[in-house]
Amino acid sequence: DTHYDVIVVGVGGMGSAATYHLAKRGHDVLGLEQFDIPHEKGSNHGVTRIIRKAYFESPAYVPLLDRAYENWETLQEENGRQLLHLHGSITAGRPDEKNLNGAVKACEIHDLPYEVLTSDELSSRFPGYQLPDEFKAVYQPDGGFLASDRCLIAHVEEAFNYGAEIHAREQVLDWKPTSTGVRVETDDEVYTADRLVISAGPWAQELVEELAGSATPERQVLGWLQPNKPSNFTPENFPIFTATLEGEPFYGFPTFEAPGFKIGRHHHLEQDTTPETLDDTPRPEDERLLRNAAETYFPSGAGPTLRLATCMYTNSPDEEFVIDTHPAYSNVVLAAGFSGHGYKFCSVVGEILADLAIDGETEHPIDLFRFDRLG
Ligand code: PYC
Repeated sequence: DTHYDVIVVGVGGMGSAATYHLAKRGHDVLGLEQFDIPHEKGSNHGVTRIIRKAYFESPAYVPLLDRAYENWETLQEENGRQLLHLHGSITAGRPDEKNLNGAVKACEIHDLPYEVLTSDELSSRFPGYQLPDEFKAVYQPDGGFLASDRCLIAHVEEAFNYGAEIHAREQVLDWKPTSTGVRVETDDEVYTADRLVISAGPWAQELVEELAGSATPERQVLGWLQPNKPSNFTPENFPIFTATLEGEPFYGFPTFEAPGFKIGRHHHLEQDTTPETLDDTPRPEDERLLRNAAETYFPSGAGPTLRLATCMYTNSPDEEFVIDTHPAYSNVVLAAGFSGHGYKFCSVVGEILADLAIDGETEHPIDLFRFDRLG
């Protein structure tokens, strides 16, 4: 049979979670992925993603984060793979810095435990950090990282266990609303469904013209450096960080699975791209930008470069997500524009997408993510 209750287009971080939640609720769901599962062109690879509650972007994200943590824990129990590694998060910068104060605000409003450390206190507790004397750091013990490669595998495996059908290496060429639902044409087959979820990452604009300008792919580069003092960069000794260094937002992770201290600059060199034209070969200027920050602020982590990897962000104009029903078709649900800070939310976004697809509404707070705010 080629008819389903729901088709999910894009089985990446968000789509695998949506497929899992729909199947878990007993719906007949087909997930369609144009590449391999997993593949290295989207937003899952590279081993780790940050998860943190001191959400300086806005305290409004914290209730969603609480649910994201719960859902990751449930998935972890069901699947048996360890997904969450919670050794704390650091948000650091000069004392008047916006993100530092935003992190304190999120903790205060939501009654989260936190400490504000001087730069000296930070270095004595976590010697990988060597920030300027005047810097302050918010330490929040619930933060950490997700083993993102495993998160996708876990969502896909558990979706199968709940009866989902998932096709890899099958590209959606076109979709159309019909009088009773949707018709989806791939390079292999034509399917119909009552409802459609489109979670296509940087390919979203190609599938949904209304998303033009609201889900812009951007080239991003990450580096892994061999620590000169490996014990400073174990997960226990090195909480993940987001920090404003030289006025720019950097982030980093302890050594985990892939060798090396992992560092990135949020919005790296601010290069918009498309999935087709992405320059996925890291260049000397990419490496220099990451090494400069590591050498200055994490000197015991700045040994030889072990690995550089490119990936894509998909940015909305205000860097808030787009999670909503399609403006013209209430049985089509869109998830896009995660703007480089969405991965940690996959587990709750999947649940919200299932709510919107089946019920047309959700109890989760998604006003920030409505399509119509984008004009
Ligand atoms: O969400 O914490 C985050 C993050 C940091 C850099 C990119 N995303």
